[in-house]
Amino acid sequence: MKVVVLTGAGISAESGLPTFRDAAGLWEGHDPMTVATPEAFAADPDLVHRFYDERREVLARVQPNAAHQALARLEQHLGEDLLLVTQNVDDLHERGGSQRVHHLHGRLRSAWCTSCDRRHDWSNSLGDRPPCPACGQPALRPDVVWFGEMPYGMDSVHAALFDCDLFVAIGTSGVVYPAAAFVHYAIGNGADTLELNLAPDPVSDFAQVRQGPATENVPAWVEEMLR
Ligand code: BJW
Repeated sequence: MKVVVLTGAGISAESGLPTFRDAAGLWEGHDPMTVATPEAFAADPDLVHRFYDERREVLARVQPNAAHQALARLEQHLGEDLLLVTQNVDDLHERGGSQRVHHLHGRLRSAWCTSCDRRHDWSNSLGDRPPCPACGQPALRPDVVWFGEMPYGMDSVHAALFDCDLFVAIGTSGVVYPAAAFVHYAIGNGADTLELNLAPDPVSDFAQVRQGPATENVPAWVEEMLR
């Protein structure tokens, strides 16, 4: 069985990372366009660096949860028949044991040099404009995908979606494209679809839904799969 799993901020919520759009989320009371677009970065780089530097610091203090760990167990069983696509920029899937994680919207712990186009693993601040380790220019930005930018590796994700038997969306509100369309590609290919989420959302009309916290629902679903 070929499976594509798409995860969103909800899978990391119980680890202590806020989601974007829930109450008390990252964007409560904020316009995402002031921190999550290339235009916002050009207009106020200090603000944008501060937003990501703070999140990078928090990430160092949290741990993967039972949902991340369950998906790692599924990978051990399915191998290359599982594609784990995450919209999350955190590294909790990797720290939970997953070996192959496709980060559609980039990674918080990576810095991208806008001068020489090289990428570097990064766990410190970017706000103090450190030089790029490759070219020396102070031109590093968070290696994340903002609105209006192209998500990473769409070709391989599309190929997997058009070839899968089961598509599972976990902890995502299903409002950001192109990820929001994945369920439709999977259905078009004849795949079964499943959603694991705390609350109903636009994906719910197109999938079998299991409502509840990821730390309960994901391990339970994975155990069913392994049986
Ligand atoms: C729990 C839980 C628990 C809580 N257990 N569950 C077509 C139509 C309309 C618009 C567009 C379109 N195509 C493109 C656009 C424009 C735009 C877009 O989608 N805009 C919409 C807002 C309308 N998209 C883009 O610009 C994208 N680029 C693009 O499309 O390029 C062209 C292209 C075309 C065709 C093919 C390919 C490319 C880029 C989008 C980049 C998004 N970037 C961000 C920021 C990343 C950096 C950062 O982290 O700061 O990505 S925005 C933000 O939203 C972040 C997330 O990855 C993303 C999704 O959020 P997510 O994960 O769903 O979080 P929430 O908070 O929304 O939801 C949390 C969910 O968890 C909820 O459902 C809760 O119920 C649940 N939950 N606790 C289980 N314990």
